[in-house]
Amino acid sequence: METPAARLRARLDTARPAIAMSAHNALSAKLAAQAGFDAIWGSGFELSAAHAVPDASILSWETHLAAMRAMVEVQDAPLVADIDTGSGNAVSVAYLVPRYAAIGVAAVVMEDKTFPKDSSLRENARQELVRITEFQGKIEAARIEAGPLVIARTEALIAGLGQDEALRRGEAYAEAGADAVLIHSKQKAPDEIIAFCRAWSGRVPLVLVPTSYPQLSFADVAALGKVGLIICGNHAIRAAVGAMRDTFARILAEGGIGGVEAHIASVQDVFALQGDDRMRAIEKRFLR
Ligand code: SPV
Ligand code: MG
Repeated sequence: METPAARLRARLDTARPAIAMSAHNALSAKLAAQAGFDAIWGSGFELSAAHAVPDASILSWETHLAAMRAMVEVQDAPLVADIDTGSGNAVSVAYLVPRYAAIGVAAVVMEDKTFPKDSSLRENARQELVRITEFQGKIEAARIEAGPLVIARTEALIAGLGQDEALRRGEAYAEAGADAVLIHSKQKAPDEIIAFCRAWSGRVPLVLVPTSYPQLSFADVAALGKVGLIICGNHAIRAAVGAMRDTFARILAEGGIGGVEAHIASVQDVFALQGDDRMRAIEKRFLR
């Protein structure tokens, strides 16, 4: 049977990039797969937000791993797991990645920041990067057993180190065996990302997370011819926050739950998402 990693690799097409949607639990992963996304992004930011804590290595990797397992179990799209810094050095990575392999993730994304990390999107956040050779060792450690694709993420632009350093790091990570390179930027205009993509050798596909420059459409990215995967980084949790806030405020303002009824998912809809059909079939067959 084709592995999840092989399935994702076949979909990393720089002429027609795969699109991943973020998720913070099994339900959001299932909704993303049902909507038709090519892959699920097991986002550290979303999982942290779902626990109402900052995205700064506060949750344990076991919490993240359990969430990823739950996402794999309920839907079929390949899961791209955000393992942040790999929870420490190359030794930590060598022990960590096989655990992700065992639950069937298609790829891990590991970033070149120091542990503990801080969010890339925060203003004035600490953005310290590890040495290039150290991160090459972490990439090699992630690949010691055949398993998920290893997507190496450089935060050189986020850390303000400039285009040359970002390109140097991207090349060095591909050299170390990364299957793809994620280049992240938090500039409001896509200029530095476009410049990076144009300058990129094309040795491995690039991965983008266009949260900060949403005006760059999927078609614009495809036209660059270098990007194999576009990640919608946090749209599940932001949609959920907006929808819950509106519904909660309306219920209190209206003094009852009648007004929101037509605007929220029905209980039947939620039953279906819970896999109620399957349980009923099992009941019918085995409950005596
Ligand atoms: C995440 O979604 O956890 C990411 C993308 O790593 S970002 O938050 O933009 O760093
Ligand atoms: Mg993250």
